[in-house]
Amino acid sequence: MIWLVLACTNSGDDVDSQVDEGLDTQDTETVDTAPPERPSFANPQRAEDQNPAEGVFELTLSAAPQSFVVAGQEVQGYAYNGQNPGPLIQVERGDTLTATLENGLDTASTIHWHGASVPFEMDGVPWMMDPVQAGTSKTYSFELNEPITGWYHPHFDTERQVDLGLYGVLLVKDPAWPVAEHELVLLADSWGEAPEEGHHAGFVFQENTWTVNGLESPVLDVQSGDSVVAHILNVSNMGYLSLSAEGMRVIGGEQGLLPAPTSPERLVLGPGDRAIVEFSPSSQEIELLTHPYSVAGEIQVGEPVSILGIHPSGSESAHPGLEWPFAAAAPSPDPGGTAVRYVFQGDEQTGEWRINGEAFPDVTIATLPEGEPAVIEVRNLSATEHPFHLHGMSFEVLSVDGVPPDQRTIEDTVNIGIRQTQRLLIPADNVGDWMAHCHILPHAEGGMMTVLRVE
Ligand SMILES: [Cu+2]
Repeated sequence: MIWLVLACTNSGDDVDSQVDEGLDTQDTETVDTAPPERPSFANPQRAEDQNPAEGVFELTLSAAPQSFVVAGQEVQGYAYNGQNPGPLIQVERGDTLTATLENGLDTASTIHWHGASVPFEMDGVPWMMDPVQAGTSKTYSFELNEPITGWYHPHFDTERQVDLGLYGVLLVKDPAWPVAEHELVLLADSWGEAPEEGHHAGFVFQENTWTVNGLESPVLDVQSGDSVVAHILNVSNMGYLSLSAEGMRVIGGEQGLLPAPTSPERLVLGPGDRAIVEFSPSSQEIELLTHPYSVAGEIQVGEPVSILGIHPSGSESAHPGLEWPFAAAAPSPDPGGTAVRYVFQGDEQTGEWRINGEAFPDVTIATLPEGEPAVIEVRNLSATEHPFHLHGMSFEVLSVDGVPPDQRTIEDTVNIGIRQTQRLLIPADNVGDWMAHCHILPHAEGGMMTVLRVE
């Protein structure tokens, strides 16, 4: 792929000049083929609200086998409503979502609303509840009271069904947020050499192809001076994104706005993780690069690849940034004590991934009383990283290896580094049996999932 080489021969500090250099091929030796046109960026198709009532968003999601093209290759997969990614569901905080899953697969399925605090019976897990059998349907309905960059996917036969393409975005926006000239939703997925064999490519990153919304390194054409906001979601089974881009500001996480924007050197998003970022293009092209990173952490070999180009025309100066209603907040003090301890162990050799030595579903259920905030301590003793995801409630990161974060950090999925310990504060305000698991789907499938009960 020529564009990979063009966009990514170096650290990414000076992508524009590299692209220009690379494209200027007239004077160089024989070039077999012209560089392929990069596709135009397109958001996932928006779902239409089938209910005219104010404050209610209603739709049907029909899961069925579907063939679609990813990075130039036809994939025999699954899709919601014939779309990969599935329909983009966008609502405002306070709205009620009513979604009917019609299961047209030849196997059972469910829908889990990742990032949304829903009642337990709407959580889409086959624990104390039956999955939605082939040829039947189920209606999920719940209120969405917090802004989230969330997503939906099956939580039954999860590794295979998500791998085959069953996922979509659930965006809950705050009406107080400003509106950008370009608002992008990027579902980033990683694929190995043979997409039809699935995405299990966390280690073989050199062969990986990242797509956003099924497109390989698409380009968004903008005017210089435009405001560009992007919701970025890592929906891959086990690929890590380690993102950088000229002038990129991180303004939100998976649970709404950050207390204040940040400009990290790298934005690492593990499987299941999301962020909201803002770009202010002037006349310079911007490439959103992902750097080599695997379940074993940052890697010194391989080259970054561009997953999105933002190409401006015109000569207006950069947009100063939108007026987001940030509310600065310090991390909560650690109340001390540990209600629940999760120790992560396992290795690639055995494929046996464990929490506290147990493999789901043969697990000890930790029980917390409703309404009493509690500390969960997650300790990773394995040689790979794990994105820890809790259903039903978001949590605050109190500390990472004893060090509190720079600002209040609310998550539903957080990456636990190798040998790292994180202390997480949960409100314990949602009654139910909540899955707590690694979101590297082969790890979850290999046993790395447990149950946290609030009663
Ligand atoms: Cu894991």
